[in-house]
Amino acid sequence: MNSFKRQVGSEARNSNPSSSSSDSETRKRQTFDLGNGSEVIYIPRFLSFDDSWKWFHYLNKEIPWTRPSIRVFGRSCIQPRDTCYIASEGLPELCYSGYQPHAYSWDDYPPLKNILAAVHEALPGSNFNSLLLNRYKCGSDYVAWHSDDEKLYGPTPEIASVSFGCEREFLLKKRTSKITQVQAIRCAGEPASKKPRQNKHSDQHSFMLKHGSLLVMRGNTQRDWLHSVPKRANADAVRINLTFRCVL
Ligand SMILES: O=C(O)CCC(=O)C(=O)O
Ligand SMILES: [Mn+2]
Repeated sequence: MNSFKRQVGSEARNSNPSSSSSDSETRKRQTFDLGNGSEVIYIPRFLSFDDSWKWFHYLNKEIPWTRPSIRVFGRSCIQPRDTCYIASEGLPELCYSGYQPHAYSWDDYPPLKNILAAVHEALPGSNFNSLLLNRYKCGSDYVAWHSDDEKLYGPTPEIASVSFGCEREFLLKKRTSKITQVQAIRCAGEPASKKPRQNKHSDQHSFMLKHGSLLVMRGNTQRDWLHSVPKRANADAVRINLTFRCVL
């Protein structure tokens, strides 16, 4: 588990994350400016294919996955995916949707430290100290629209997300501010010339997160955008996702 190579190429800037890319492009780091200080980086082949399968099998077998009860809109339900939480010692506890996960130690699962080291190497200056793992057993497992804007991550959290196994679609959509909603109601039915101009940035983006890929959300992304991994009837295999975070 200690030896794995990463295939990270040169940097490319993109304005359209939905656009298809050639084989040589999938090796590159792609940076997407979402506007207003929100940025996404995507590296399709961050980890090699074979090493990624080794990680996948290790994580699938060794991680103490649980499927907890959470609260959504005041109602209790079973989280629609398996989860586990790793954190460095002495950090404030994480709590989301009324659920406070037990924090396992990095030392309990040493291979995770290798993946963390690879992420740090790709993102100089970043310092992740916690990790939320998700396992989607099939296409009916999902994560609903949300943003990782918990206070303990500070105002501009950086989230680095590594994916293994079944490719799943990762969606980003812009949060609608109160002002935008009022404008939408006022402008409904008005001629196009009277409607406010769209800015150059799109309000929705989609990424097919590949086996061994890295996706990073930065800047104001958690403040201004929501993300989700929706149900997909044709996703018939297990996907494991690791989201590295920094608790301040
Ligand atoms: O599975 C993914 O790609 C995203 C997971 C996620 O958004 C989260 O754990 O907060
Ligand atoms: Mn999230």
